[in-house]
Amino acid sequence: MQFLSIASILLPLLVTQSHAAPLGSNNSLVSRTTPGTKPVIIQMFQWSYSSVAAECTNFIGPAGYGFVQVSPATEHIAGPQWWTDYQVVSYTLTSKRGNRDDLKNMIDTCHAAGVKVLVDTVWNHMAGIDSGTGVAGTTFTHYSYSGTYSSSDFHYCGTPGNDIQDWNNRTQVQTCELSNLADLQTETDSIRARLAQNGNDLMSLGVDGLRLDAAKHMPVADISTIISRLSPQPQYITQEVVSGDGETIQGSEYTGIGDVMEFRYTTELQESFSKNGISGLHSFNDKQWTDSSHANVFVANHDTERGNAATSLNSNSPSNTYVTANVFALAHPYGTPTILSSYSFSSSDDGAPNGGAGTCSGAGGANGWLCQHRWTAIAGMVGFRNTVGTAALTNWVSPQSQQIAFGRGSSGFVAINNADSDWTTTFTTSLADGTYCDVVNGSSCSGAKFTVSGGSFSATVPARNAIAIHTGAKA
Ligand code: LM2
Ligand code: CA
Repeated sequence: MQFLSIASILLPLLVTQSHAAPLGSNNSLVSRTTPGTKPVIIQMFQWSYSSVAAECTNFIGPAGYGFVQVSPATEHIAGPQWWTDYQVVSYTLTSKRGNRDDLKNMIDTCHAAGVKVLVDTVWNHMAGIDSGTGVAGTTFTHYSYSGTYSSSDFHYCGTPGNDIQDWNNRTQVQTCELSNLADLQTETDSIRARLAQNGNDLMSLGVDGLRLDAAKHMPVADISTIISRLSPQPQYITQEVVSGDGETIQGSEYTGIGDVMEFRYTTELQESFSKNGISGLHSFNDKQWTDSSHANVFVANHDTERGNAATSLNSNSPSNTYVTANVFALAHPYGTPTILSSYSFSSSDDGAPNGGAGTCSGAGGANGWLCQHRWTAIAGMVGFRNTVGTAALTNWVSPQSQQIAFGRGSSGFVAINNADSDWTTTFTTSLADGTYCDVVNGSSCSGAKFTVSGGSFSATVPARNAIAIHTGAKA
């Protein structure tokens, strides 16, 4: 765990917030990176709790993942689409994924497998539809949620339909409605108290951290006040702040609370692997992105794989680029990586297959599920990431725009070939002499082996593929 200086915590808040929260001694504004030696998160998109629990035991724990992130746990509108989850109707912990007991059982089972649990948390808004009954039986109208909120708890920002129209207007982005979703007055103490109660309910079940949905649509002061009221404090927080260069609201404002999802990285990988070439991926220090220690990075998430929010590679991308980009994200030191585990769909509205019960088979998916977290290259690179830890990026080479290779100190080495022909060469490495197993194209040393001798090794990196070796996987 890293701690920031007081000045670096306070200054961004004071500069950007005219009504910053009072900063008491129990204040939560510390840097939160994924704790422990297993930093990789899997977004178990739409997986039921019981199926996540089984997968924690069967694969996720043994493979070395540190965290699962599950879809929203609070009661939401009924309907077959996946996005019903983002229309909250009460804070009863019943969702399509299961009820409170199922959630608790999943948390306990994943913990027993050495895996921590993050929950997607929707605090900005309630529902976007006029009326209905939620999945736990709560009846509601757009601005009235029996037992929870009434019409005076929402923002009516005054634009047509109260919708966000000018995305460069901070007040509109934070007080108007995102897609018609009833926007909570998160600046008021009563709403903050209610949201903190929801957060504390999750923490009481043993939840380890949160993904804060639509964080950009809530001022930093509102979120930080709510978070400061949680006990125990979440060990990890990642916030959904989609920001482009030059936009009014920047993800960097939110780093006093926790990590920020860096969508520009997602776009950069898509553009690099699908057209521009990958030789520019050495370092992102010259970009105006979230700094490495606060960036949460991903090749795709549930929005981008559907073409919402930002574009990304996805599991259908040609030439194996989804796989090689994930190899890159797990090998490169920038940010904390999240792997998406999702399902195939014919319409972007399609809800989970197989009644929501996630199923995998061997190194792949089953019954419509993709199980990206089991793919040989991805699971193999989780071991790489865990082994190299925070070792510096070393020995970078890029003989042409579609080929890169680099070491992570004396712990690991990766080569990515996004060109259409094989790449045969001798690499310089800081790895000690020995024979190492390629973890991208084999598990338990079933793939190629490479022998390091005197600081170099020879290899053929297949076209549109990668190889990676590390000290945790020797022959
Ligand atoms: C997110 N992060 O900030 C989620 O990652 C994203 O998936 C959510 O949108 C969004 N914020 C709001 O929580 C999804 C989905 C939208 C969907 C909303 C609400 O991408 O398409 O909007 O959830 O369910 C749907 C309809 C939309 C309609 C809205 C309200 O697609 O047409 O707007 O419901 O009824 C009139
Ligand atoms: Ca808002």
